[in-house]
Amino acid sequence: LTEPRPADEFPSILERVNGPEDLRQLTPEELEHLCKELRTELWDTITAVGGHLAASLGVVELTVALHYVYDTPRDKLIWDVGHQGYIHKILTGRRALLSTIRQYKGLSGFLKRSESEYDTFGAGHASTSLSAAYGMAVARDLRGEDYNVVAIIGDGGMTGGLAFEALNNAGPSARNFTIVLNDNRMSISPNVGAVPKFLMKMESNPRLGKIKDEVWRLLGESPVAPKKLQSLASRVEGSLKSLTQKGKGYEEAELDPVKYHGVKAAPTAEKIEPKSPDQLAAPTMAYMDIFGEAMIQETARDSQVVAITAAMKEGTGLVTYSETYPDHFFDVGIAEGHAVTFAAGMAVAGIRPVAAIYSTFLQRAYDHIVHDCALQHLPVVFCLDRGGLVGEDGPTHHGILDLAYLSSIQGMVVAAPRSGQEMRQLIRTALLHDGSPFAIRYPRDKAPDLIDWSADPMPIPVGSWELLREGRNVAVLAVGTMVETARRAITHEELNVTLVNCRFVKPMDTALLEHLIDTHDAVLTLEEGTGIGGFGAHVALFMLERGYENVFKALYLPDQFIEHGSREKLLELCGLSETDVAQAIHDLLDKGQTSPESARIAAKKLLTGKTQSR
Ligand SMILES: Cc1ncc(C[n+]2csc(CCOP(=O)(O)OP(=O)(O)O)c2C)c(N)n1
Repeated sequence: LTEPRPADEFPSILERVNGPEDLRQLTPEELEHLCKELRTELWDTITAVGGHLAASLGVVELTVALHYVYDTPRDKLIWDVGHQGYIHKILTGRRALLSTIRQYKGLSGFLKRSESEYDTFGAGHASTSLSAAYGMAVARDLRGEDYNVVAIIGDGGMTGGLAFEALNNAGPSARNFTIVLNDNRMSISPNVGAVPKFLMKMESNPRLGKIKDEVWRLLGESPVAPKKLQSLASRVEGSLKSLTQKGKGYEEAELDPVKYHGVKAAPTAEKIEPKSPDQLAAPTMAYMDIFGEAMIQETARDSQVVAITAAMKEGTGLVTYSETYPDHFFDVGIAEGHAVTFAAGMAVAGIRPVAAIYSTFLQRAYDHIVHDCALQHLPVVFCLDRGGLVGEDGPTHHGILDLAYLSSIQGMVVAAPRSGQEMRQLIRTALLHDGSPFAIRYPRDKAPDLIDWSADPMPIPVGSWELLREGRNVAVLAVGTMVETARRAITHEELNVTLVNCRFVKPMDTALLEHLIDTHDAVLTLEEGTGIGGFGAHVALFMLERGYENVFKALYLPDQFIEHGSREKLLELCGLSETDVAQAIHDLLDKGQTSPESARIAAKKLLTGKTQSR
């Protein structure tokens, strides 16, 4: 190949590529130029609108090559995670929509079957591609069909146990499918563990060198075009050695692929302008940063405290912690199940492990929580970041099942802070707690309060709620983020109702709950989680079993997969905005006038001369 000609000598090739079939008509020189255009297009768009960037920059050539070589969509490409699929999206008819990526009603930030026939298997969580590809290959053979199946997995994805389970199962099967290993030595942070070491070793393995020499010799002896074949082989070898580089083509992204893994949208005038007095107040910290800082304090207090992450050092706020306490910090790779059982092992042996795992990724480790931690009454602390709606990452990443899936586990403590200060207190409480696992779930958001870091966090009695405001008629029982939403709704509308911070979803403060039921006409529960199995369901069951007839209403997330979009927008769509809460309280106040429970409470007041006290 000659050096590609400068950009201005070509009319845009990208303009001519409306799908992979157009790409397959291009010359090798045009393909190289196309890669340049793709890279520019990706960079310009994503640095403006935000999204995953470094991984897609790294797979430009690979994506072009795959669509060139394979007859997509007849042949099936299965991308692991899907965060590196932006070039694939551009090449498969979604170029014009790239600027809508991750926004409400726009393109998904991951791959999604409903979005395109080229997205053969949806993803968002890592390490699934090999199992899915093997399944597709078997299905193809059983149905007597004929197409290629190709899984593309990163070296990060290869640290997940699921990938090895697939290899173990598929290896001896002799089914025909292809695995492309995209080894860029990076997960989100530099990849960790034995897998990256093994891959590096493999590259410099002398046996590989011998095989290469033999192939070279055989090609040289070929009766047809030996020189051409050798030249092709040396290019293939070259590309094998440097397969891909995260952030490729932009120096700043190549030098700091962690920073460019995902970028925020460039600020627009509308976004910089403060919208409300709340936003004008002094800047508060994100929950993930409060977690990181609190962990540093807790480890200083107790040298038995350690932090575990499953390849999410940055996302869980543990970067400074890992530098401050390198011996207390464990990145286990993309291996949530292992992280949990590893923590259980430490807990058995007297250490106080804190497993910091996004709510959505902890779903992977359910049995590990049940079988390895809860059943053995082990004090493993789970800090679940991204609890509730995460926003732009969408349905693969929303953390909305956790309250349900955790509180159904016997003995589990499940807590959600309403503020940064309470988050610190809950972490302290969890680390002093014994006899069961303890989960703290918090949102991808800023805490509403300013924290006094010099004050030592006071532990909170496990299972106690906080009465924030005493009013009449309606008892509002709110969990986590919904406490602040309810507080705002009640303050703005000047509603004289009771507000309780239900910081423990399990165990519940049943004494306070009974008192509230006794003294209010109506109960309203608020949670950023699913209804079935959620907090409201627990309260409702409690009331039903005891024969209470108060009016009951629960606001929760609908029983459906919720799309991507800003958190604010999604909360509004799901009926959990401040306005929705205010409306629900108004409705209950109206209903309360006529409820039989209201008459019962009024009669009780008449008899006792006061409301029942706790
Ligand atoms: C189960 C799970 N845990 C964590 C993540 C978060 N995550 C997204 S991309 C990524 C790194 C993937 O690395 P690799 O597979 O090598 O792809 P690269 O970004 O290097 O192209 C991680 C940890 C995830 N998507 N799924």
